[in-house]
Amino acid sequence: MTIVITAFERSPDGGKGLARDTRVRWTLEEAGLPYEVRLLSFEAMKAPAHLGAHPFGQIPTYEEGDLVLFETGAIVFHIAEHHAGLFPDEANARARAIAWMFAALNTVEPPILELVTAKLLEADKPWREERLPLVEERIRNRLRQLSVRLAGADWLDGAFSAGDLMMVSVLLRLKTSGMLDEFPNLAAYVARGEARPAYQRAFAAQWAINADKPSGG
Ligand code: GTB
Repeated sequence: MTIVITAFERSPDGGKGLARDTRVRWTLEEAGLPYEVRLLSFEAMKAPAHLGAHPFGQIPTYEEGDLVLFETGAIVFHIAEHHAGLFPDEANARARAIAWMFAALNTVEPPILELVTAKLLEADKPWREERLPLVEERIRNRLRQLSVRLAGADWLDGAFSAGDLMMVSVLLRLKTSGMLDEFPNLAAYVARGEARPAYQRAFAAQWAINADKPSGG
């Protein structure tokens, strides 16, 4: 059955791999699953045809036969559940890997998204200068806690899992901020994720679409 995902026709990041289709591509590559990509313009993302698949008019979506999914957490979970290599076999270890997926999406990603909002969407607001350090401190707090937990390990809980895939995907958004480098073990953790052949293939696939394209609206 052909798997089809959706992605930006032109990612606003110009191919840095920060749009969320990259984490789905990475998961599919880890699982060794071939997939096709349907590229969408911003207009197409808000049109009824796509809203049927994604109620919020966003990318990515995931289609596999009769199944249509949105939300990267649900998509990565679905793939990991049905294919080897992304969740441990042992029940408790598997539950912990799922907890790390939720931690990435619910605990670590929100302050990082606040930073993006503060820097880009609120750049001209009078409260920006006061708000930015507060948001950065919230992120640092999470990074400090994560850094303590990771300590000298390669991955968050034993072997690489979908929990690491999601956590690395979320932390990648901080690369240009310099904040990751304040925590050398986290910077090395992210670099280990990026060095995985599956990530490299996922990155190259989105780069082939977005490099040298002017960013979309
Ligand atoms: N919670 C959802 C999920 O995890 O699937 C969030 C999906 C989402 O935010 N999709 C974004 C989108 O479709 C693209 S990835 N936005 C268009 C819209 O809402 O109208 C977010 C994203 C966008 C751009 C960059 N960038 O340029 O660096 C990075 C990440």
